[in-house]
Amino acid sequence: MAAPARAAIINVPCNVTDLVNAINTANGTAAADRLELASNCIYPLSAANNNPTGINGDNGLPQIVSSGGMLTIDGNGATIERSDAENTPNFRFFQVNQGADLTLVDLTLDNGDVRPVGDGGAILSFGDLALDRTQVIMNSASVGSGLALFDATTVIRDSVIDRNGNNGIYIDGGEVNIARSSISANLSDGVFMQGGAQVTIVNTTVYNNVGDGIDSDGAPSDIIQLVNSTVINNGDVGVELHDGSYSLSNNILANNVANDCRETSTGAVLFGGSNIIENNDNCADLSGTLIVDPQLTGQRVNAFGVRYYLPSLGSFALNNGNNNALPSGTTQDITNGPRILSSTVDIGAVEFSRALLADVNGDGRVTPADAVFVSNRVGTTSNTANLNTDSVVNQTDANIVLGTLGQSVP
Ligand SMILES: [Ca+2]
Ligand SMILES: [Ca+2]
Ligand SMILES: [Ca+2]
Ligand SMILES: [Ca+2]
Repeated sequence: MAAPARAAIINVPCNVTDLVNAINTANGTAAADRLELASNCIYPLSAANNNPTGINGDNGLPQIVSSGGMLTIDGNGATIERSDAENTPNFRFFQVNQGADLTLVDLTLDNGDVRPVGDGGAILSFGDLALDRTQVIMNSASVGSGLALFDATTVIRDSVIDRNGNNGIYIDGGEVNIARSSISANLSDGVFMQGGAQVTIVNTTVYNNVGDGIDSDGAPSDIIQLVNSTVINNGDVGVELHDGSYSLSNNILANNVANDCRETSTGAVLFGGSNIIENNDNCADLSGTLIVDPQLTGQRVNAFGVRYYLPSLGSFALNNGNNNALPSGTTQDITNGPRILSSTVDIGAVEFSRALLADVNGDGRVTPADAVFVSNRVGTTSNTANLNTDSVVNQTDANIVLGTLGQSVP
């Protein structure tokens, strides 16, 4: 068997014409290609590149085609945006055709828009798509303002789906795997699925979406596996389950405006356990549910921009998960630290350690700067500086930091 050919590397200077040409070049060969974008460049698109037939809206970049082989675009911190200049027409960035294969790395997609009739404000996929350290923010569409995925295969890791105009991720059939990501402040549901989709979400935060956090909308063959995720502060239901099969383990569901978990249909089949569901009036089939306040500290952000909520010292989330519920190969939590500490996995997206708790400024070490941060907030109710479950910042919190001075975050 011949060794697999290395992907051809195409360096893309910081302008839109070179980006379009590079994608066309990659599409033109069956071999794999890797585009290296100019570090931290902004590529502002001002016109549609192509107009697919049907009602799916225009594409700002050439469609990713199946005859082009695998394409990786490493953004090196770059942003591809739809220009905010007045009279810029509406278009998305990428359409991944059936059989095509696109991987985006370290890239931001901002302000795509295919309203009023298109699906997928940033990306419309019918093929294979992977997002790695990629931010999909403030895009708009008819459905799936961030991503619209139709019978597609999708992997999302260390990525952010934030402030899109309706559903962040719209899934109709296919298979989606999401890990170590945050899905937030989208103007409808964070994740909407139907059509017999198989969706696995692990070590992920789903928060502040205006609609549901996660909504499975009725196909009897939908399958969700939700593990070690934190679903909080969404404007409607945290996790809404219609007909389908759902496995929920080691999750925190709390402070969602309607139910934290809701079986909308008697056809839902639920299994799993070891969840904290603060308002558990509607998913009673789950075993071992802790009906308690998860006692989370304030929002934090990891090196990839992914947001998470760490439990306080004393939270029931600590060491109350089920190790056997972790999908095989799951070794990291949402911070990219170890998924299991103190022998037992914690509940929610992040694994607690005293050093991680005390590193309030997030630089990876507990230093006097962290102690100063907490000391400066003594007497307030800052939930970033309150490190235990008493809801006030006092000397006890400062002592938690002082007790771990010099330690590194695992
Ligand atoms: Ca190619
Ligand atoms: Ca633990
Ligand atoms: Ca620190
Ligand atoms: Ca306290």
